[in-house]
Amino acid sequence: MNTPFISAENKDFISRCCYRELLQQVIQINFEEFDLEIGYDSLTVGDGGQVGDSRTIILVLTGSFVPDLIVSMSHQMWLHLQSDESVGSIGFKINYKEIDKESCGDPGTPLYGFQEGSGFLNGNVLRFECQFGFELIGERTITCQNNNQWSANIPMCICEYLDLQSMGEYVQ
Ligand SMILES: [Ca+2]
Repeated sequence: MNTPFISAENKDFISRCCYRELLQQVIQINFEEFDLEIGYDSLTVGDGGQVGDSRTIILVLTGSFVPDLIVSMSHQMWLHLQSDESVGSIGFKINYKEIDKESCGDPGTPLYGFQEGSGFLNGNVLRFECQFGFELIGERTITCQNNNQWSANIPMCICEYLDLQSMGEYVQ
C-alpha cells in the first residue's frame, strides 16, 4: 500500500486542498426510498465537484428501480434532481457515508439470504445463497468493478410457495 509522502513544506497545501484524498475516502450513497415519475423526472448522480458536468455523470435514475448503492471514484459527488411541470413524484431518500478508495461498499444481504465473499474491493466477488425454501432471483455472484460499482444489484430470496402463487401457477 502506498502512503503519500508529506514534507513540512507541502503540509499546509495538503491541509487546504487534499486531505480527503490522503485519507483515501470516497462517497457511497444508499437509497432508502426512490420513486420518480418514470421518463419525466430524473435524478442525475455525478462524480466530482462540478454539478451538472456531463463528463462526470455516473448514472441517471428514473422510475422506481435503483442500484443498491452508488460509489464515487473521487472524494466528491453531486446529485441533480430534475422534474417536469406535471405529475408529482414521491421523491427519494438517501443516506451516505465515506468508505475506502477502490471499494464498492457493502451492498448488504438479501432478506432470508446469506452473503459470502472476501471483501468489497475492486475485483472482489460476492456470492449469495438463500435459506432453505427460498428461491434466489437475480445474480448469484456480483463483482466489484474498477469504477467502484457492483456488477448488479444483490439478488432477492423469494419464498417458493409465494413465488408460484404470484406467477399464477399455484395448484390446489
Ligand atoms: Ca413530474
